[in-house]
Amino acid sequence: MARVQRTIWSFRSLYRGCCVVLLCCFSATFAVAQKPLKTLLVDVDHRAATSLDGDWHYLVDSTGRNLYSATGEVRDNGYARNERPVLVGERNGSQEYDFSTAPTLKVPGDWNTQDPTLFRYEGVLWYQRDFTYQPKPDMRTFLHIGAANYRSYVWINQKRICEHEGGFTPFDCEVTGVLHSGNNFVVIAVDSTRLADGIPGLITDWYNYGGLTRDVSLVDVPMAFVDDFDVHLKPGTMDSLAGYIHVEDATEGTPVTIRVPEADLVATVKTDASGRANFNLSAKKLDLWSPESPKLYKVQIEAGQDRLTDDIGFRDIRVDGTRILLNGKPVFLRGVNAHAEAPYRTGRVSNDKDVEAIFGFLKEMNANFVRLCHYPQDERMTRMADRKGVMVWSEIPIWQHISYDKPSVYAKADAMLHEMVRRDRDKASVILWSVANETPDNSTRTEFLKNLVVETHKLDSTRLVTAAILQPDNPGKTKKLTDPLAQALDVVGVNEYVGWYSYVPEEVDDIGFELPQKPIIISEFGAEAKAGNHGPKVQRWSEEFQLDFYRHNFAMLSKIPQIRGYAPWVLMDFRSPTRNIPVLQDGFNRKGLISEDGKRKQAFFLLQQIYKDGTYGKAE
Ligand code: GCB
Repeated sequence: MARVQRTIWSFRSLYRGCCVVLLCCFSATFAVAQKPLKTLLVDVDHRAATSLDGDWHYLVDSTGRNLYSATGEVRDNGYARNERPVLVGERNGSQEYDFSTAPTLKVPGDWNTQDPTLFRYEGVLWYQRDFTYQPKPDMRTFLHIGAANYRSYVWINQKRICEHEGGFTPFDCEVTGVLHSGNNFVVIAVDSTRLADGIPGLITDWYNYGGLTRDVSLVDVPMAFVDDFDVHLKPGTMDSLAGYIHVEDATEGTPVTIRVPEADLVATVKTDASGRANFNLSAKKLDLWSPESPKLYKVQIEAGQDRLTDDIGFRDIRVDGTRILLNGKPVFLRGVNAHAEAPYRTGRVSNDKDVEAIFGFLKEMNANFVRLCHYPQDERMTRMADRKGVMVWSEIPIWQHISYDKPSVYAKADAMLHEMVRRDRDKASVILWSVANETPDNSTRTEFLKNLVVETHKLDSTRLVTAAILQPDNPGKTKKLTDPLAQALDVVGVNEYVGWYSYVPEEVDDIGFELPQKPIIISEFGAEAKAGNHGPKVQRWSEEFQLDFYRHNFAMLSKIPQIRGYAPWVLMDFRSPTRNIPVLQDGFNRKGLISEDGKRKQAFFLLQQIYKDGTYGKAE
């Protein structure tokens, strides 16, 4: 994709002058971009919930005319009534849809890999399912959707409930008072159409899987409930905890208790007028979370009628000069990139089996780190990372070009950032929040992303902020990174494809880099190989070429003193709409170390050995 990007960049540079003028008008607006106001539940996988996963009826709306009026307003065109067509005696026509006799799709799951006729479908699809429910007195109920790609519109029992934009983060729609005792139904229109003003934008190097791709459930909570909390090691200490609990709709002075029974910790504090209660806890000794010892403690929270438990690790992550310190000790990140492509079956990762297979590969490779590219992935992934001791880079889907000049797009990025951080701030494994991947170096983009970096630090001061920057391939043997975005980051991700998109592997050993004096993660480097395709090492797409690429790249990169981590591109072959060489690619980006059906390529074993021996990785 680096090639596509270069074309976009040179095109954009023509407009740089105009952008400066535009920036003057927009930079002030970024700062006041609207915050998402929706309540977002956290720790949902530890709450009692009624799962709505399973079979949902679906109807394809290929022109989208049942969802959007001619002027673009959202309506349901009768679909939300979930009626049946009248076959006899109807004089004025009747509804021309019928969910009850329609086929079904599994939720969670993308639609593309469930029905061959939907494989290339991008557009509106209507989902419907019936369910029984018993509303509980003095409780509030939310419909929780783990993720739906890309825009969703929700009706329950004919009432329009909510809508959401963004394909990779959760959202919650309040349905208190809308559910009946007994039979109910939900209708959700999901539109996977890519948008010029969407995030990501129109082009990606991954497949645009549509649908209700993650779990759907109904969650009952008391009238006042914990909607956000954070428990972390108090900065500068290894034996004290600090944080806050936010109780939605709490009256001021509501007592909130937090306990960590195994560490003998308990504190009761009171909410302020905004519903927030800050706390501090002093422990004698805590077993800190690390890849070698991924210790998780049971944490219990009581706030009014609400009870919540979680499994949380405590660890400190910080930067010291060009070093990354985990619990005060320099650490080297032996990692790899992983898309949310399901091993063996392909499609979007959506269940425990997919996640176990991916973590099986990571462990086999001796990785202690994974970059979950290029969007927030299923919460099962970060939970598993917590349990398995794998450090995580988590990213919002700002990939290459989006409409950086539009305040409305900034508001979308900001919402996705909030949703990502709120969902995963309880995961010790997540050490890096990434605001973007390979974005064009111009002032409009820089202003946009710097604002997001500031916002990320405000949201979470306990983690490091990064972004993947494409290493410019300037002429000559020294490649200099000049992108000003790097100055705003704690850790700089550098993507480079020297030896694949430029040069041949044996030319790269003496190439040098001028990189910022900050911890650097080589966040992408890789070459394509079709599993089982063998030939001399100069033959592109052979396993031998890919292996040779990595040998020479390590020789080249190991001269950079401030490298603190490697993330080869990529763990597994993944579907991409832009990879069109028959036989070699067949619609897959083949830079995987493992094929989509689980075949380890030669380069996989090289990485496995390098990570085992600690060759090349210096923590300081
Ligand atoms: C990149 C992108 C990644 C692509 C990769 C490639 O620079 O960040 O999303 O898939 O290159 O294979 O070209």
